[in-house]
Amino acid sequence: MIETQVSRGIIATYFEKLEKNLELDVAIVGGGPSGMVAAYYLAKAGLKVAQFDRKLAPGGGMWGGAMMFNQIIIQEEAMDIVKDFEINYQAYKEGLYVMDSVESTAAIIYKAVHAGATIFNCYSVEDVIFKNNAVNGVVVNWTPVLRQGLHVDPLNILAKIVIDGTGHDSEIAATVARKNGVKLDTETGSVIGERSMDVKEGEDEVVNQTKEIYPGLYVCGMAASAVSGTPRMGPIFGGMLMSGKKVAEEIIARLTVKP
Ligand code: 48F
Repeated sequence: MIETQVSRGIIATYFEKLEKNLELDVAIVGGGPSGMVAAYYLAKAGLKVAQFDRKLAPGGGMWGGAMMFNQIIIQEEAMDIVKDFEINYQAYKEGLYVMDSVESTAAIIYKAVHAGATIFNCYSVEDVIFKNNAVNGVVVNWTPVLRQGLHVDPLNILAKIVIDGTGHDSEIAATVARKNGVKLDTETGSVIGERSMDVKEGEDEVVNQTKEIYPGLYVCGMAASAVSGTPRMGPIFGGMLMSGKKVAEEIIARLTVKP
C-alpha cells in the first residue's frame, strides 16, 4: 500500500542518512551563513560534513536582512564567494553590493547540500564529546525535547573537527570552557562576549578571529566575534561569508592529504 511505502521510505532512508553521519570529518554547529558557507567548501573538497541547526529552517540571521527589510549588503572583498553561490547582486556604492536576503540564504543552503553536506535541522547540540583534552564530536538531541524540558538522553556523533557557528551566543565554546575548566585561545582564556556595533572593525575582526580556539574546536561567524570580544557589524554579510570560507580552508589544509 502506498500509505505504508510513504512511511517506510522516509523512515528507512532517514535512518540510513543518520547512521552514515555518526562519524564525521567535520561537525558544524549552527546553520547560519558562516557555517553554511563552511559546509559548502568542506563538502566540495570531499570531506564528510554534517551541519546541525536547532531550528526548523537553517539559515540563521540572514533571511530577514535588517529589521525585516529583506536585503543584505556585501562588500567587494567577498564578491568571489557570492559568485561561487551564483547569487544575483546589484552594485550599490563605494564597493558595496546589495542582494535579496531570501535568495542569498536559500542559495547558500542549496549549494551546501548539493555539494554533499548533510543538514540535520531541529537538532540542538547540547554538549561536545571531550576526550584527551580535545573536542572529538557533538552530543545532539531533538530541539523539541530540550524546549519541553523532557528528561531524555542525547546521542553522540564523532567528528575530527567541530566548528562552533552558533552565532552571538557562541554556545559550544562557552560549554567547552565551562564544563571542562579549560582555557580557550582568547585574551582571557574564556568567552569574552561581543562588543557593540562597529561595522569596519567588526567585519575585519570576524575574519581575523576565525580559528581553532581549543584542540578540535574552531569558531566562525558571530561566534568568533563573541569568543574574542570584537564588535558586531549588523546586516553586512561579507565578513560572515569570508569567515566561513576561511575556516573551511584551514580545516581542508589540515585534513586533506596532498597526493
Ligand atoms: O547567528 P547565525 O546567523 O550565525 P552566523 O553565521 O551569522 C550571523 C549573522 O546572521 C548576523 C550578523 C551578521 O552580520 O550579525 O547575526 O554567525 O546563525 C546561528 C545558527 O546557529 C543555530 C541557530 O539556530 C542559528 O540558526 N544554533 C545556535 N546554537 C545552536 C544552534 C545549538 N546549540 N545547536 C544547534 N544549532
